[in-house]
Amino acid sequence: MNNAQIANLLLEIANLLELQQADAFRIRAYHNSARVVRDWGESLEDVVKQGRAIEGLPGVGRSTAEKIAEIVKTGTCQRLQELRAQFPAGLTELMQIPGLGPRRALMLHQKLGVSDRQALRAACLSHRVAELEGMGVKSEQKILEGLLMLDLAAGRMPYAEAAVHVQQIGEYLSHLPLIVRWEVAGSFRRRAETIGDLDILIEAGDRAAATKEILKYNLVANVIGQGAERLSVRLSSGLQVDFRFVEADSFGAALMYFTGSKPHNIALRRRAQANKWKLNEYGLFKGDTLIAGKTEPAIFRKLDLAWIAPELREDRGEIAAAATGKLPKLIEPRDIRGDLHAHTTASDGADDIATMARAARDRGYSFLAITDHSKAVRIANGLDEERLRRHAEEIRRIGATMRGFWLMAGVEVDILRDGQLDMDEKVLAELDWVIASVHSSMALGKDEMTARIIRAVSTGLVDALGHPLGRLIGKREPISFDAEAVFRACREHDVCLEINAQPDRLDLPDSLCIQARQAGVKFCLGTDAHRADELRFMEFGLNVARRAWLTAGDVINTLSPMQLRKRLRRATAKV
Ligand code: DGT
Ligand code: CA
Ligand code: CA
Ligand code: ZN
Repeated sequence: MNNAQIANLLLEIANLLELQQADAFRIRAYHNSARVVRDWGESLEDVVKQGRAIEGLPGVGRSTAEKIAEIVKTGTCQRLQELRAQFPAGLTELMQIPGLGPRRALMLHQKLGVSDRQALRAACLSHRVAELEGMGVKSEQKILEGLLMLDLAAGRMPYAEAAVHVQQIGEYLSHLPLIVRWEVAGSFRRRAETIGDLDILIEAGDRAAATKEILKYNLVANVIGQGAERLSVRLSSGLQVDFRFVEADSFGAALMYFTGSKPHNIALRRRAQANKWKLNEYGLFKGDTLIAGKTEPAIFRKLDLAWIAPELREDRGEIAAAATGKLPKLIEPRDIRGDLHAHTTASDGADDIATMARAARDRGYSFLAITDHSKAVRIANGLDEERLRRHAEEIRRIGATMRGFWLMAGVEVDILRDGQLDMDEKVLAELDWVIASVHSSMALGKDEMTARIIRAVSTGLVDALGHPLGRLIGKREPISFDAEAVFRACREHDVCLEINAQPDRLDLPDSLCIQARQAGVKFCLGTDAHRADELRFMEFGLNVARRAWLTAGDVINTLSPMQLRKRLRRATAKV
């Protein structure tokens, strides 16, 4: 915990006290302490760890000093937890938006029911905020700007979030009669895990008129740049969108160029140059003559290459593979026959077993693994041996009523600090599917972490290593371990590596999947769904798999229930 993080928690206490209409003197005291802590030159964590008293901080009284010590030791404090419990979740997030204090945040929540940034943004854009007492168009504008600043500070946008914007913009563009055709290129088309900005190609008869129409889109916050061939805007979400106008005869060339990636483009151009041709965003040229440009496949064909899926265009050997007919047949959505990671109300999920199972079957799946947490994850209401046994019975009872569908009784068992599994071996051996995951002691050193994970996957009781890096994109760094050694152990013990499809996890990421595949490891896709609706996250896991060159044969979700049963039985037979 650095001083800024401690200060943020103190500030949160102050804000919550204000909502509680507590004594103004106490509120101010927390505000002051927060500022002092933020600016203090020495790490307070060090002070506490060395057993020294927090003294000499101007204006920080004894009770606040005690709370700081508690925060350093536990990451939070009793008082804060009590206060948080008194107010709706999400309110804390709203209070932090510049231009919005605690009271106004509470009012927005009470009057409009908003409890997160996205809902607040929508309320501002539909002018429901301006109508409230004490608010106006100016306040709305200010809140929107505050939201923008927060998003910008966060940097790149997760793919899943960008996808929502693409959906909205796409709907808008498709309704403009002036626009003949539009296509998203850039990192979004390559299905990268985060998106810096959106690149949209547009074919239109009258570009000036089309520009005007685009600028009427109500989510455009401001114009960044404008010219005859391009228009760059920032949306109110903070996302930048680069529109480029393209002629029909060059559309394929532009799509290719702006899809990138840059290293891929450079390698392609080199190949064209080897033929004394020129390749740019307008086409493939022999001297001044355009020899291909209208479509991507036509250009690839001229270059004597098979068409390369955008997900592979990262200059990781795809051009050589396309030249020699060695591109993989990438896994596709229709190859997926089930989901191998899902939670229910038994631990921290929102839906019960039957609801999850029905949702999986409605998606056309033939199997679903129910994998609730084990007891070490206390905040997630993890299961102990006895509860897990009863839970598994319940899963099997419900599964027995579903014909042609395998409802798998599984668990997401914690890998304890020393590498032991957080569950009796006998109970694990009775289950159909065991994911082992690290959820605690994530700061362990590389050697210790490597030994810990290898010990867990070598028990003969584990089918998959869950979200192997434990990272949260933009929020939490990955844990550190020797990937080669862990992959080798996984292969040896027939343990799959999970590609966790939660939008902020995408774990294992593509580059490591490539490495793992070379080590001979198989993969499983899991949405880690905490509600039935999240089963749709499979799409994001597939993006990772495709970017990692994986085929249906690399991923066990493509097996039929019978094949899967056989594979898992063989694995357990080794014990
Ligand atoms: P992003 O936006 O950071 O997520 O990543 P991209 O790949 O969408 O990058 P962006 O938006 O800067 O540019 C879109 C594509 O345009 C990029 O993937 C390749 C192409 N491109 C941009 N600048 C250059 C360049 O200097 N040389 C070449 N060959 N291609 C470029
Ligand atoms: Ca881009
Ligand atoms: Ca761009
Ligand atoms: Zn987990």
